[in-house]
Amino acid sequence: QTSKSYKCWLQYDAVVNQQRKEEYSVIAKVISKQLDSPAADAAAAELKMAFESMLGIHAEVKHEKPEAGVLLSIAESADYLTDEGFEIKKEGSRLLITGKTDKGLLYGAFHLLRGMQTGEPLAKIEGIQNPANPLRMINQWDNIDGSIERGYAGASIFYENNEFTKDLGRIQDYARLLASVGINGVSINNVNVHKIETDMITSVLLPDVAKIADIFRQYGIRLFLSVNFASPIELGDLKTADPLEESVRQWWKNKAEEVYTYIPDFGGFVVKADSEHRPGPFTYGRNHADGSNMLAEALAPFGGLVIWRCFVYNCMQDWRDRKTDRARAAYDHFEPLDGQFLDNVILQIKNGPMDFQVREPVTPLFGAMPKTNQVIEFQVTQEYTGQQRHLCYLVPQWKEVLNFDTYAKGKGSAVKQVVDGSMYEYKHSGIAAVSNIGNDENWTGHTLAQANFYGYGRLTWNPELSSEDIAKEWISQTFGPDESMQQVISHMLHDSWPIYESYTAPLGVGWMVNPEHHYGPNVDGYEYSVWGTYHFADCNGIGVDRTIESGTGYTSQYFKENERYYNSIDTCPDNLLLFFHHVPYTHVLKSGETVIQHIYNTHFEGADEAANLVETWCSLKDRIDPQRFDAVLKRLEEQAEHSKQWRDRINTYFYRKSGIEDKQKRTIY
Ligand code: GCW
Repeated sequence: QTSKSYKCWLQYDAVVNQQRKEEYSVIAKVISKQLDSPAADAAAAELKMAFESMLGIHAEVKHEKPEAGVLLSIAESADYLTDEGFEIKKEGSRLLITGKTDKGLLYGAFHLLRGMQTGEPLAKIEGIQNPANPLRMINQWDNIDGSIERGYAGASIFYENNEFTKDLGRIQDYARLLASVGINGVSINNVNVHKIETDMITSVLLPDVAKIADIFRQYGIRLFLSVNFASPIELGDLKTADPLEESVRQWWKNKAEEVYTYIPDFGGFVVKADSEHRPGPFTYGRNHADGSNMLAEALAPFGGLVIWRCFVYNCMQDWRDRKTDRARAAYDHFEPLDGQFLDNVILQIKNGPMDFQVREPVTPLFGAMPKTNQVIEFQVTQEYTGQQRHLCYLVPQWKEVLNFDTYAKGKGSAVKQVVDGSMYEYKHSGIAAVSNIGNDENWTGHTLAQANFYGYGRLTWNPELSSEDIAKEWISQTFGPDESMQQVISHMLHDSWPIYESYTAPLGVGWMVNPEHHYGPNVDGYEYSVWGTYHFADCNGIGVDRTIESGTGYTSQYFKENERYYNSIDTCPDNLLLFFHHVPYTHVLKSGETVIQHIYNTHFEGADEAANLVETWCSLKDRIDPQRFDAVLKRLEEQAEHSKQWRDRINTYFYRKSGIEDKQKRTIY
């Protein structure tokens, strides 16, 4: 497939600027590659393909050094490069791309192509780059039946009908997209490991898994598998999965050895244990250090990692119990274990303490475990942020989280310094996220949701990139050089999270969605449920009291500065007020409005702004190819319509609860 929507940001359109075309053409005639390795070959192949379509030049790929051309070479002793870093340098008519390993060459090649696609002169493409985060990971929540948990872009590209796909070409294209933004790890099956998938670590499915690993290896990406903690039982070998039982430990050691015979550079296991009815160490009265260390010991001889998720909470809560607070759970379970984990265990922690809501504070666990490797988990797939039917550009949200000051080591202790491993010199660390792709023609359902995929990868490589720069890069590669068009789309992207928040999640309240599928408004959808997800709205007020004095004490999990900031109603920011405090509807916000009036205002405004997105997009008709223009238009129209549902359901609910009229007397039902 070669449609524009399929190609995403790797369009490789013909260069129209004559000056640039001449400059690029000088270096594009020959690609010299001084080594043979899967990643070096992939780098050369990508350059060859791109030069052909951007410049009409059929470059030769050679071993020897040419007078003019791109030179891919390895400099093992380059101490200014990390294993994945690269340098790009012009020397006369040659452009040198140097890496310490072949992965650097691949990233260098994609960097060159990004620069060319965005029309940069070669002088601006030159330079040295090293990735900020060692682990830059994508988690697929794909099931072998072809479905994707929380997937909004079609079915799996990996599986269909309980088998691995035969369409390996699409997986290779996925690997190209991932590598082009610097992703170096992928787990290919859902963290909820069902029956058939449990066999992915046996000889039944390992040959298929190995084929996928071969593809990803070419693109510098290590393959990981999600495993079932109860595998020794599920696979019929043992009667227990107790991590302190010798037979179980030996079982996993044998298992690791077996996996590595198929995939010598296997990344390791991703584990969801004791979470939402998945098995785990709690069954045996053991803790999460016991559980993860057992797997870590098995993988250690082969250099494998255990990525252990901290999404552990009571999902059978009684809504009448006001003392248990789900937001506390990850910290309460894991912080006391600091120092007990082996050094190839990494804790994977969701960005917020609840679950990928539109607005949440940052988890207090970041920075609180100096002796334990940590990885942050984001959700690119838009489970609670519009399911790729509404526009919601998430890069600004992720940046807010990464820049959040934990105060772990005093002022200036940002989350990004925890996860890049610099704050505590972790052995392993980085960023992971749940993928938003499926087998839809455009990969992401909403074409503009490709920006989240792109932006996520770019941020893992360099969290200092601004959200605007990322958007600009993405738009210009995806839609071309028309600058006024670029500005329009960038504005749409940057307005989109605030717009979505304004009609769905006022002042830090979450969960006002339909149960199970999580699409569309339902204020009490999760209010009397077992999930620990409440807003406590009554006729007087709304919000969750998480203060130390009168609430759940969640605020005390933060370092002092943040504890004070959130615990006091005077300093707590408006956008998280109802996450931390229960207040009357008449409470006056820092903005000067009352809570109830704020709810009304933002819902009316949000729906209006959603309608404006349609008009704004229409202003680009004829400047975007019809296929992508129409596809986006359709989604935006659905969003505009659906945002009115949100507006009216939420406004009506709170009007009926509070009995307080809208000052502006707009229609509430
Ligand atoms: O938010 C919840 C999702 C589940 C998901 C779980 C998790 C994979 O609704 O679908 O399960 O989070 O992160 O484990």
